[in-house]
Amino acid sequence: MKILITGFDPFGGEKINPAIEAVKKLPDEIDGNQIIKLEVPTIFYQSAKVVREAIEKERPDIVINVGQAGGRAAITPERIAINFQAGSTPDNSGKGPKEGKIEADGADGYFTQLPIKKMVTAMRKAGIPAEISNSAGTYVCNHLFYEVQYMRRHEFPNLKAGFIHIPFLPDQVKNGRRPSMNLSDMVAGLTVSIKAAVAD
Ligand code: PCA
Repeated sequence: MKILITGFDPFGGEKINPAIEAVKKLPDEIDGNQIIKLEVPTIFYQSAKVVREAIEKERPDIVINVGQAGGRAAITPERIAINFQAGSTPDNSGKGPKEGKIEADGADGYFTQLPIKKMVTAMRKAGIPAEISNSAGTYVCNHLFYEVQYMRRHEFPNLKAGFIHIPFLPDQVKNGRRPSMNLSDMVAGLTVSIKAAVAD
């Protein structure tokens, strides 16, 4: 199988984004499956355009988008993408989202095709804190998650797609007041999640 895995670039004043740092460290092959890694800009619509181009070029079987969820203490595969965007933080184009629906004719929500329960079980077995999340928020991460689901629904029906949020890296929380996770645990968590998705 071919797996396209993406990571966002740093945003919101951060110098690093654990998502792209962890994605870059993944091997090029897992259990004989090809891993294609892609950095995406933290920009509404532009992120989806970049991922669409990669899907068209690579025709992956599975797409996994990875983003930072600062404040979370575990790796959290997301259950559902919602057709709504809002937020006061400008994206990396300097603009905030236009509050409202992402796609005027899209469903209110799309459930992921990834086996999120099995992924969480596999991560916990590997000793990595993990739990299912029922909300990817309303910012660029949910936007991209939703747009990939919308593309799948309309153009790529055989695709399996989903989103994984990961915590801050220790360097991002030097005052220690917020949870973080080591890069090696993030990479291990993504690796066993990919294995679980492929085996499903
Ligand atoms: N996290 C943000 C956008 C990019 C990222 O890594 C989010 O959760 O929406």
